[in-house]
Amino acid sequence: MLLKESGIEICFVSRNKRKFIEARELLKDYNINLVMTPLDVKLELQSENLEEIALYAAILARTILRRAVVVEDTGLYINALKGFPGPYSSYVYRTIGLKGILKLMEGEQDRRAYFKSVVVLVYKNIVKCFTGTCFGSISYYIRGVGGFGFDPIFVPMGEKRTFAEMSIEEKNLYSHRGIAFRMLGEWVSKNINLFYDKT
Ligand code: ITT
Repeated sequence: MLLKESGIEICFVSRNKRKFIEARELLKDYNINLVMTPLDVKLELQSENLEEIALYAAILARTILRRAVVVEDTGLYINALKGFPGPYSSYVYRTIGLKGILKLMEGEQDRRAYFKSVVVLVYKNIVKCFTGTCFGSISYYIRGVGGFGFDPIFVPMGEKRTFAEMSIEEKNLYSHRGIAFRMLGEWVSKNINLFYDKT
């Protein structure tokens, strides 16, 4: 971890710029400077477990970068589809996309779904895992131009708008990523001495 008067620096290992921007905004409140670091560390592992994917990727990234690293793995779980696409969310988004999901959901009354984000922080011998879940439902139509990924078809519980119809700040209030990264921020704030310790 690079130490600065202004705070600490953590590499966010991801190729998803939108994800990075959301996380960076959240961590500013904790004086953590997140730096986007695109490395293909997730490709190495085939697993149906988000924790396992994020953990493996974060440890690999730490070995390569020798810096404090964070990796996040997210999945969208749809009740009526028995949890699909879950750990296959990336692949499903790239292949059948939003329209494909809405097609699979045609005529389905049970629209319940949730996002789950697993965030793993690795620094020296510290390995910490933070999980955020956001419950909601799948909309009937694609709505909104903001956000990314499945945002235009996901309505968080208690809202009428999709995530794509919200600002980054609003989405962060509810979202799986917001929950997980706030937990990380709290943890780092409480354990800041570990990062200043040169041993
Ligand atoms: P990295 O692995 O490089 O971090 P990614 O986009 O593949 O980027 P994930 O595996 O975590 O990230 O995400 C799986 C899929 O879920 C992917 O298609 C994302 O676009 C989508 N996704 C992740 N977070 C999301 C969010 O907050 N809202 C909507 N879709 C999201």
